[in-house]
Amino acid sequence: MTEPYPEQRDDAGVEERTRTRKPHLYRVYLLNDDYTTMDFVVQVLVEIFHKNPVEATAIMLHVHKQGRGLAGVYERQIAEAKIAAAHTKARAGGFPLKCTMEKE
Ligand code: TYC
Repeated sequence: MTEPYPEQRDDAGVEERTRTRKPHLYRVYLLNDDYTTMDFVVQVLVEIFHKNPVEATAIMLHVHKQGRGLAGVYERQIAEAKIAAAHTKARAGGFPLKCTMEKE
């Protein structure tokens, strides 16, 4: 009835923290500017941040009025990839739209 010694278990050698580590999360924000069109910001929120058009419009208007707004919360690499995708799309469209990220 006793537990086997660690070296006899099939998880022998797997550190506890390898199994239990949870990733740090990052908040991704959109920043307001005077040139990016409202429709374009909504498109970015739908296509890149997977918001529905109603949520996307609410976030865009919040950013327009308050200066910044939360687009989503992601693991670091995903947050970085979404920011890069938003910046690439914005530059291709000729807009200065910017995103930032902050650790939660
Ligand atoms: N302020 C922009 C305008 O009046 C709209 C806008 C909203 C731009 C959100 C960027 O992240 C942004 N056309």
